[in-house]
Amino acid sequence: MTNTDQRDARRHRILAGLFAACALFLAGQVHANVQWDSLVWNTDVWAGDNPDDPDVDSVLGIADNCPFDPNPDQANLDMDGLGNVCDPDADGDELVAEQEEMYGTDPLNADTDGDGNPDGAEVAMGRNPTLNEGTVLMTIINAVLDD
Ligand SMILES: [Ca+2]
Ligand SMILES: [Ca+2]
Ligand SMILES: [Ca+2]
Ligand SMILES: [Ca+2]
Repeated sequence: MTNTDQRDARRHRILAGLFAACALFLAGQVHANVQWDSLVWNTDVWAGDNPDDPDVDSVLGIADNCPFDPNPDQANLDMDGLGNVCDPDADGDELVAEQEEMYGTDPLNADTDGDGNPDGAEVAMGRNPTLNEGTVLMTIINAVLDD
């Protein structure tokens, strides 16, 4: 190996070392940024004066069934542990709010047409959750009998 070869080899080792040091430094920066972001996020979430009551509805800590939505009445129609204001399926009929809107059903009434079958079950069976088929049938029968 010539002197030039040895010098080149040493140069490569130094460059590799510098590169590794830079990579470690950058990784440290990314890590620090992530930690800073989550710190900012946490500060944001716990915006209320009392960390036990971030939504300032006077219901504290784990007792609040919607910790981030003010709901002092804690109303929970389907008794599933999630309050109505933060429960995507507040009436527990297997239809989430967007679906209730799509089918024209009442998001706070599990059986909108009152025929004894929950809205979600009617949709699953291909029936109309806003039409009480029994009542319609009776109306037709009565009309026929009246003739
Ligand atoms: Ca709440
Ligand atoms: Ca609920
Ligand atoms: Ca529902
Ligand atoms: Ca029904």
